[in-house]
Amino acid sequence: PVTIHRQDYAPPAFLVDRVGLEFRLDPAATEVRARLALRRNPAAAADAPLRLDGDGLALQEARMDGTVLPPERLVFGADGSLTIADPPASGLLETLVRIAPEANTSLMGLYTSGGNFYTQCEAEGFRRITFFPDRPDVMSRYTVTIHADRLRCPVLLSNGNLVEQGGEGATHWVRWEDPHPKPSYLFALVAGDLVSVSDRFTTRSGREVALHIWVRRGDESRCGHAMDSLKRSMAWDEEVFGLEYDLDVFNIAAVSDFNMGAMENKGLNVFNTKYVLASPESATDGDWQGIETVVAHEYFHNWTGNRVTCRDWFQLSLKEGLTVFRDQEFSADMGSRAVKRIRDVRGLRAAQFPEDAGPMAHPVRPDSYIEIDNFYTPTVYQKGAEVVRLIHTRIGAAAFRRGMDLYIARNDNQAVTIEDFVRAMQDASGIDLSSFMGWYDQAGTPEIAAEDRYDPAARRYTLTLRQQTPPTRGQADKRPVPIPVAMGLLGPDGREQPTRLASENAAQSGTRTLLLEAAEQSFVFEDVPAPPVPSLLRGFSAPVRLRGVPRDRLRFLAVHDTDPFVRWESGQQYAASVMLEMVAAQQRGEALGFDAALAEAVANTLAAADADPAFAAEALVLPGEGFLADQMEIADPVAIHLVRRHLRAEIGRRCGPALRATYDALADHGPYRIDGASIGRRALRNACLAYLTAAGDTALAKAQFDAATNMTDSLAALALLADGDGPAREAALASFHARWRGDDLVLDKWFAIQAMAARPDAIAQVRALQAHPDFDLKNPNRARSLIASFAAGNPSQFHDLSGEGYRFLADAVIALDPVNGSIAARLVGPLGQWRRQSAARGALMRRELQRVLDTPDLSKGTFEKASKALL
Ligand code: HT7
Ligand code: ZN
Repeated sequence: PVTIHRQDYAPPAFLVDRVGLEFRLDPAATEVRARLALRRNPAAAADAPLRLDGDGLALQEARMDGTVLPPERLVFGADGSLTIADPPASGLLETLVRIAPEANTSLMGLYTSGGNFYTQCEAEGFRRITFFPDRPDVMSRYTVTIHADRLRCPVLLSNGNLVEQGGEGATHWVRWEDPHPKPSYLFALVAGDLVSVSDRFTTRSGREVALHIWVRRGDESRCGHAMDSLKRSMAWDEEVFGLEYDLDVFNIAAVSDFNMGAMENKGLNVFNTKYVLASPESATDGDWQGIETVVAHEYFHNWTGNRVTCRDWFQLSLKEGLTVFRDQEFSADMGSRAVKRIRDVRGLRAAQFPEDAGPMAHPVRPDSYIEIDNFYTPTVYQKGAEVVRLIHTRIGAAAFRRGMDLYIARNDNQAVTIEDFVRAMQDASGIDLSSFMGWYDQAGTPEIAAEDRYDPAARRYTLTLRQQTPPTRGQADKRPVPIPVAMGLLGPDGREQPTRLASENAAQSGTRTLLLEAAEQSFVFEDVPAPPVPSLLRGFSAPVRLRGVPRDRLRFLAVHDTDPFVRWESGQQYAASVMLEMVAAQQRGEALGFDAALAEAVANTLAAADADPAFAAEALVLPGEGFLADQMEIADPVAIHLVRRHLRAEIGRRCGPALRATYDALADHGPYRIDGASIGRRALRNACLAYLTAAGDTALAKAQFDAATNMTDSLAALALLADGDGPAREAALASFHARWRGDDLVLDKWFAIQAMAARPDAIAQVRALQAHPDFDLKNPNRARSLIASFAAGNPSQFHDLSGEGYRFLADAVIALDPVNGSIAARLVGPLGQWRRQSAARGALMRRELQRVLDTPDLSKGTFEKASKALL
């Protein structure tokens, strides 16, 4: 496989100003006629060849300016591309190809799902539809005509506005025109027997926009939350960024076979049903929040991604990091900002930190790739969003808004780079941001440590901060990066102190932000009456690891800090440090003790829970197994699991009455509500239930499961029962399956819960579930719900010393690769963590990676993941 390097970027040889596409839809043999108005790109070499990407296309004919091109002018590449010899400087190229959507299991390009037609073109799927320079810096205006069977496909959708329709007899046709130039990855077509839920939105300049969500018949009643999220997103983008929608119609189509969450195609978003359909009975609170986030994210791409797009795929974070930042801010504004931040940081640490410390570590802007699909990663998305947040913190909200205005004004309808974004922010703020490029170009998570000194005679407090970034593959030496450290000082009584740096005339109150730019820097505070406790990285002001905060300070901050993030974080770090010590004791074969401070913290949290139940729920949850493993040089998943289980049971016993009282007090007798307060109460109640069940009271979980009227409570109880043994487990799983057997999204949960149950027979269970009649390897949601849930969500069983967990995963990757290479490649990840496991586990993991690599005709994506994992 060929490696593509960022430094090799060259402008496209030809530009395509206009594209006319004509589809004759047929599941087995669809015809695609493409008319491309081409011209040489003045910015490229004058003799650069006219090469069109293609993948699996059967060319029927090709004409240039009406004249059939003879075979000697058509040069087919081994990669499926087509080069036209002796091209004119400009002309109209017409091609006709045939494709087979129903045979397309990769779900890239044009495919069928449940008898309907859908497309997925990002990143390189358009080349599976027609011959085209399939790269984001070729932006064209599209007119799309679709012919199809009237009965089988009453609904025919594409990008832009509907301009014409007609037809007689059994077939009909429609024509869509998109007035905005766009790259090919934003092309979309949806056709089939669908029904819509419709609404309207009036933009602030008075444009009437028709909103439609297209689903299978019967799903209409579950679209309300997605529609509401869409309208709130549209209003928010106008209010916060002054960005209005720019077409007469916004369509969303939901499909149950989809490789990712959703896709922001211009005017026709295509969504995984998981991020559209919700009812209280069938969707958890997490699902509702996921829908809000993903609907907002895809909508926000209309400006950050679609109107201003990426020059090449190395710039992916230009649109993804910025759009994640925007959806995070939207969700923060819709609910509790502090809880949202905690959840985002939890997610970043669970997925991105390990990636940054593993074999797939790459900069937010990668230097090279074999398969771009492999770079839709937590680093590009979540760390990318953190870097945008760093810039926001550095220049302030007002300058950031001016920077966004400038970025869009300068780059509208263009394909640009990350430098263009940073330059706009710099020009709007007048602050030199050049050093922030280090965040885009350097992989690895920076580590910071603090040391402090108090001089009572001078009433002076000196805080010294140091940073270093560990080496990653191909980047041995790292430069310091600019790290905004939001902080404050607490007095011995726990009260926030005003702060005055030596260079300042007056003291400031509340949080302030220090900028750590060098490897080491000291900050001197004057007029400090007593030795303070520093509160650092408030709001998680930078995606770094803060090392070495002493336990007594963590306890102090967990109780007293004014910043909710630091309060939560200090509690988590305290618990993590205790738990890691217990893991060491477990490894030495010593008895597991108990730190009474943990029970005290739980008691305090419960006592104060009324004020903010959602925050209390976050504070009650012990650090996860993955987070703990990530803190260890060599992880011990089994010991970590035992320690966490032991602590949960111990806390459940010691705090039983208080947990039970909170649980009972939070019983919801009214109708199901989906506001932040109700979600918070359910989260807290289920956190209490988890401790009480861990302490041995399974009757409560069973009672909750039997009585539950919403999916959040039902699933929380089912997960606890599934983790245990006995008839209650089997009965609950069977009744859940019987009730939901016709609902794919709920059945995914049923598979996932069993895959994540940390029972000694877990591997046998997942193997048996693979043979279950409801299991379907071709459906990405279902494949993920069993395979990824087990490999990533059940560490103690996945890492079983028999190596059977690894073998299960490799078998699944090998079986899935010929069906859907993108999903297969994504599943490889957990095997790549072998360096962080014991020698015995590492050898078993490498053996399975090698077995994957030895498989003939492996997709290039899976090859890239497995080969990099082995290095
Ligand atoms: N921009 C979208 C990415 C995406 C995707 C990428 C590869 C293969 C399939 C895909 N489906 C969607 C999603 C987003 O970030 O908004
Ligand atoms: Zn996105």
